[in-house]
Amino acid sequence: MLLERYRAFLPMTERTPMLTLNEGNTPLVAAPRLAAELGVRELFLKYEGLNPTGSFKDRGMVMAVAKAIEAGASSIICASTGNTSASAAAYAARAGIEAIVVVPAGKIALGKLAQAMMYGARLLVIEGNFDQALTTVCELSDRFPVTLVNSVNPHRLEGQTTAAYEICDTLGGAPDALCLPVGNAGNISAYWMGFKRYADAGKSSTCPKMLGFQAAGAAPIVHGHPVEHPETVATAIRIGNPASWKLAVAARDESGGLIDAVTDEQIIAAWRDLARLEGVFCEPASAAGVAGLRMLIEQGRTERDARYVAVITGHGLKDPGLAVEQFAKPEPVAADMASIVKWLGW
Ligand code: AN7
Repeated sequence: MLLERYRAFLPMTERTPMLTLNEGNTPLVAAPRLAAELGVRELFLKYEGLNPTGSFKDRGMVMAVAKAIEAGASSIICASTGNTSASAAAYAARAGIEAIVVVPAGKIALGKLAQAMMYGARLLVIEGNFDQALTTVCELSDRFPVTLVNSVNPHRLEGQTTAAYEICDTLGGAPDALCLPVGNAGNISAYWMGFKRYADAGKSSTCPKMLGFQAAGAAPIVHGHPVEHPETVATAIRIGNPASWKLAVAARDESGGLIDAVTDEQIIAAWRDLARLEGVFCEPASAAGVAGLRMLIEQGRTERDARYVAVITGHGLKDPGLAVEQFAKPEPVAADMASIVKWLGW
């Protein structure tokens, strides 16, 4: 139970309900084959796809919904590229309150849509992108009695700091660098808050470099200006005007890290390598950190002799359609031994 385990580092009071779906405590998977392929000494995968709704969003959502209930809320709202809506819907169901989720039409992975509907959220599909959805929910939460649970709600980032604590607790200290995708830029900001806080508390002696990666068609932080029509195959990070932009830039600069862009081709290659070399199936956006690390190594911009952690933000089954599209459709084979042996080439 995340809220209990890291109580001392979270904005908990006596009145904060102990909401949980057993989020957090995700595995830090050693990835020696992928490390060898990339050419780095050590690589671990923080497998956030194993959270209850299949993404890292559960860490922030459990905190935000617990605080909303503490404050007497009976309704929450968020904009989402999919995972935030799945998580908000699940925790609202768990807490017995209403969730309203606003998502861009046609641009959210099927698994995420299924989750929001099954958990009983009110699903508002808008003819617009994530950035427009976020503007809409900000205005709605100003005008109506509904609590906003996007990462502009500070409790979201607080909850997400717990992933940094877990990494330090497992490794006995911080890694040299953390690689992760950047969309709305909340997660990179939360990790940096968490690593700094753990170091200040004497729980770790160093802080990692933060290496964040946006999709090339949705890279406002890299370009230094909002992107009006963001496009990428990694729909989770199809965001043109991130809410935590300033915090992410501060995390980058204070840590001595960087935020760069990776192409859809680089993302897809890393996505397949994660599955084929390590047995870790994530959604496309989640592979951006590994894609970025590969690019930095190839360009000689980061140390080979270092310990890296890549955050694998969401589960592969969120977006199975895109996975299957990567391959030729298997032709059925007659169910007799001769045909099967022939197919095997034996
Ligand atoms: C799998 O669900 O923004 O930089 O609305 O789902 O903290 O936004 C999702 C983002 C990375 C980017 N990986 O994290 C949403 C949403 C996955 C994601 C990100 C998201 P942030």
